[in-house]
Amino acid sequence: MRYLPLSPPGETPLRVMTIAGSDSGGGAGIQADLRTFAMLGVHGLVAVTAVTVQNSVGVKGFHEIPLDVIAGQIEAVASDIGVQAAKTGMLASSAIIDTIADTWREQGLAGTVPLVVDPVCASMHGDPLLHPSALDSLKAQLFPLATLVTPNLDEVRLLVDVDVDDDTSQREAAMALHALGPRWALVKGGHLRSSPRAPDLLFDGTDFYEFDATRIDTGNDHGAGDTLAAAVASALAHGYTVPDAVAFGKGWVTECLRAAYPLGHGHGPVSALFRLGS
Ligand code: PXL
Repeated sequence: MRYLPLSPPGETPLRVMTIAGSDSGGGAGIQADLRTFAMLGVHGLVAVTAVTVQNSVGVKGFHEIPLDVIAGQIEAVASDIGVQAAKTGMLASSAIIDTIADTWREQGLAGTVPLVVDPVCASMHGDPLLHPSALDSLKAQLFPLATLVTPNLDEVRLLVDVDVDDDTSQREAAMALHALGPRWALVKGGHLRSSPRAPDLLFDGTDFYEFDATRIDTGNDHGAGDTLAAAVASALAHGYTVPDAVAFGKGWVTECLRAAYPLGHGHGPVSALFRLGS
């Protein structure tokens, strides 16, 4: 695949921010985002929202970062370093979501900096990463600020109460998500077990775009959603259109899935490390 253009050594690369949780197992969350940013040649900025205690088997618990520290991280880097695109991942609570939305607006980033909202609700083990009471804040506060939202099918069910099991329900879900205010909605088909492939459906309120990718059957897909959203944000920082950025992100996560490795006793992570070559 074609990768993103690299900045010459010594020149400041584009800056992409992740607003997300830490995964002590290093497979998902900010660790996955920063790996993808680095391997795609952009400079990663971070606002940590929560610290999870987890390994390959599950999430044992998490600690939420104080609201002023979350807002402070965004303000500090936006006011000094500058941000060309951002993505959100694990946001844990409705107070954290409200704080991020307020800060995003106060810093003048709304409508100027592309924002990918990956509405992370639970880990792949089913452990909660977002309080159920925070779904309303996610929809009311953050979705209207989003350039793109990227739910998987479990998140679609929680957000818009649509059970996606075929093309028609996938379209219905995309329309319901778009009606919540993001410029674009991507309904990821990765969990659509009836399909031998994994079509994703993108909708901007007018047109549907379908993205097909070969399904990579691996138990080691921890961090796949984070990696996709991080790659899409990186491409948006480069000025890609949303459909081109999604196509790029799909290609990237497919390669990372091919390179996934076992880790611990449970699910291993997708790997961006293949980009280092041998
Ligand atoms: O992959 C979703 C995700 C995002 N962020 C954190 C996570 C996980 C999944 O476990 O732990 C911190």
